[in-house]
Amino acid sequence: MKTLKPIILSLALLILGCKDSKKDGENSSTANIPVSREMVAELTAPPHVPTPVGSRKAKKLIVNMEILEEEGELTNGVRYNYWTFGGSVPGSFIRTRVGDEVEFTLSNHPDNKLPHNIDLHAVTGPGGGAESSFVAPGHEKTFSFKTLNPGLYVYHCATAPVGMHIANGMYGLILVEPEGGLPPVDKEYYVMQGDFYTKGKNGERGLQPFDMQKAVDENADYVVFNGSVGALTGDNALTAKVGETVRLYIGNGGPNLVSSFHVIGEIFDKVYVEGGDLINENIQTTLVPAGGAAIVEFRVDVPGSLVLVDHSIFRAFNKGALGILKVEGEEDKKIYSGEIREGIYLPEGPGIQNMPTTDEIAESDIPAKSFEEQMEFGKQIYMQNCFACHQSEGQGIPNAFPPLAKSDYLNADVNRAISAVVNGLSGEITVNGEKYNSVMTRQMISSEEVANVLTYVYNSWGNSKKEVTKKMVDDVKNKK
Ligand code: HEC
Ligand SMILES: [Cu+2]
Repeated sequence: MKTLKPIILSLALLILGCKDSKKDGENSSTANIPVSREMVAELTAPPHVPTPVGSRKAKKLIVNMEILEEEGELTNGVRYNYWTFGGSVPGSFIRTRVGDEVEFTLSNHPDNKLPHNIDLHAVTGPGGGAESSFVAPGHEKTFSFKTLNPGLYVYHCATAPVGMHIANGMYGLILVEPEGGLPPVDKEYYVMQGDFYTKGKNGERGLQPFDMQKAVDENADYVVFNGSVGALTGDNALTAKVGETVRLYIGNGGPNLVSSFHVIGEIFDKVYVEGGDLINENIQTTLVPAGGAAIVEFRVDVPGSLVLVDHSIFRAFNKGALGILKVEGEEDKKIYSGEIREGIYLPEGPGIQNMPTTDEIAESDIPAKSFEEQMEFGKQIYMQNCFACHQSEGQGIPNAFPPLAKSDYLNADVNRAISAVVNGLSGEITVNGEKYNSVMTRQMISSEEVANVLTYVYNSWGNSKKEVTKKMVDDVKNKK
């Protein structure tokens, strides 16, 4: 008996000690972290994140968040009435550390039409703060919470109809860093996916109201990163230099769709699975649930454009879930050789694949009223239909897709170019002295759209400035 006592005691201590270092012990221990002084939180619009917490002590952190209902552009020519936390979709990024006492003030701008609130998944408490923060236009509400669990968390509006408030853009991320902060990296970015439902179909211009039925049916017209098509492409692309480590804070606001987040041309060295403590390594695609998050990290080793996508791939190439991380620096042929050999591989035969007949293509478009409009509509069609192969500036991809910029093939014969788009094109062609022998399938767009896109191409990137009309397109179609 005498000898057993100390053993039992130390066993008990061991269990207690274990429990303390485990996650379920976290709440009780982090609840007791003392806060020293007060600090106003830095909030940032995507793709930026506030300064890391580093080694700072837990504080009383003042967060002032303003709700704004404002019209913005969902994609070229498509307007949408966004509801936002802080004027951006996703809303402002909030960066805290474990043990912070967050004093949260939610203001609903007097020009807004509706009441809103906020549910932060980082809050331990009823509705994640939703009940205490319900606020009418022209009013503000303050509540306070202590960050008990480290991790990356979603916040969103939880006012009925909740789905509609989220669908209109009311979501964002709040990061709770562990004691001492996350390990430092060279670049950090904030990327959040969301699905949008509009009365008109994808690409239909004008101010598009929210479509409740499509949302209920989970039939998204747009799936995008950071609130709009192109929010992370072209001039808005993310950037890094060869050799840098990159950390992406990935969120998914939904309201409906789960994201299969992938970066084309990169492997995640580390994934903080679902934004928690579990670290997985060497990952190709990570699942980000609706109302969930993940932190991914990787070192960029070679220059080029890495493509961020939802690997439910039609969402990326047809609905907008596509972003670019542009990496600059020296090539490393050991890691990536570039092309070594090229051959032709046409498993379905050299003929042009037949898809629906021309008659099946809707001719319901509103004709462009001016050259300017033709250019605008044409650009939009280009970005939706041609960009993936011929690239943003018509530069093409060597040995695969011929350039449309300063293309002698294009400029020499307008009917031949029209035919390439409406009938498809295959067999060997020479463009600017380079041979291509591949297949372009016929593009399933209306005559009006062919006219607009070709007018855009002819009047861009050093081409011969022709104007293509619907009649010219119809003539080529009828000749066939
Ligand atoms: C899936 C990839 C793909 C898409 C999408 C695509 N093209 Fe092409 N395009 C090609 C390929 C490949 C060729 C070369 C075909 C060959 O080798 O015979 C080509 C050739 C052309 C040519 C003639 C060659 C030149 O460079 O001038 C034109 C003009 C053209 N495409 C325009 C368009 C337009 C406009 C669109 C959008 C409406 C489009 N293409 C969409 C792959 C594509
Ligand atoms: Cu709301």
